[in-house]
Amino acid sequence: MSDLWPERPHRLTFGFPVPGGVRTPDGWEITWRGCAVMGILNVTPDSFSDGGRHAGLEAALAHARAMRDAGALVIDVGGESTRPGAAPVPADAEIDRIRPVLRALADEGLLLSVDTLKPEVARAALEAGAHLVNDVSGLRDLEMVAACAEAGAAACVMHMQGEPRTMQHAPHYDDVVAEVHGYLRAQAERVRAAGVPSVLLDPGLGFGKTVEHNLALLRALPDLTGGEWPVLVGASRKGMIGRFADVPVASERDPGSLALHLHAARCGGAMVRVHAVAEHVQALRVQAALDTSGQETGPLQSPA
Ligand code: HH2
Repeated sequence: MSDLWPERPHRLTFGFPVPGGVRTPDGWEITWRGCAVMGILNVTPDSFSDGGRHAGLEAALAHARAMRDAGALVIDVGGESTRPGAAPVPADAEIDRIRPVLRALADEGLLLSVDTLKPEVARAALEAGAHLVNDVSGLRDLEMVAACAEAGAAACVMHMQGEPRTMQHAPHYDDVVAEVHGYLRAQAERVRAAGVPSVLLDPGLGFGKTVEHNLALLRALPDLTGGEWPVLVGASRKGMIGRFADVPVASERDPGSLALHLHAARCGGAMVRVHAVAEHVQALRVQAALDTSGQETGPLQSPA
């Protein structure tokens, strides 16, 4: 197998048919090479960089279709902001925000993930057509593990220290890389043993972490991507970019996001979670051409 990142195969397995999936003895599988793009669809009024922009159904659907057309492999639908200090949203309200969007996009054949901390929201989302559960609390809640296992949904296991409301007050680690990677690997084993068919691991940039912690984790990515599980990185428009490049307005941080995500791809990351899909797809394709031996690799192919 090639060591070059654009040629590196990644896979996720599901217990039910998924768009672009193929039947295997273990369920249905999607595979891709290189670093794919997960497009962010926040149907929230208060997300830190795009709050309110896609809150209406038609606006949300149009944005999801545009991200698919631009080359996103997965659309990640969220109905609650997890930015530091965000107001919690009751489960019913979160479900009301995301369910119509998921139903419509599932009917159109998009591969969908739901960004939620709540098992009842995950269950409703999976019933409405989501395929993957993206839980920023890393499936700490056993009910969340059960929701994914019973449905046969894949899960993104993200590391977060503390909880969103207070996580940036005083994040502390003795050895951030060892603690985060150790947690993710152990959690992946637990979740798999409980019946979740496959996982993505995510170091959780900005979730209970200082800028220095984020940098250490980004530099240590090859240690995580060298393991068994595909790795997702979400740096899009986050505060560290504001600090490095002096860009106070979050929606103006796409160039910095791209720099961090190209690094993640070259370190073997399987997926990046982004707001600016077209820009990322273009840059990843160019980077892939540069980093391969010359042949077409299709690093961002839609599920085949
Ligand atoms: N970051 C955010 C939300 N969900 N999920 C994963 N797996 N990884 C991340 O880094 C991640 C995530 C925060 O970003 P965003 O969705 O843009 O904002 P908000 O939480 O304010 O809706």
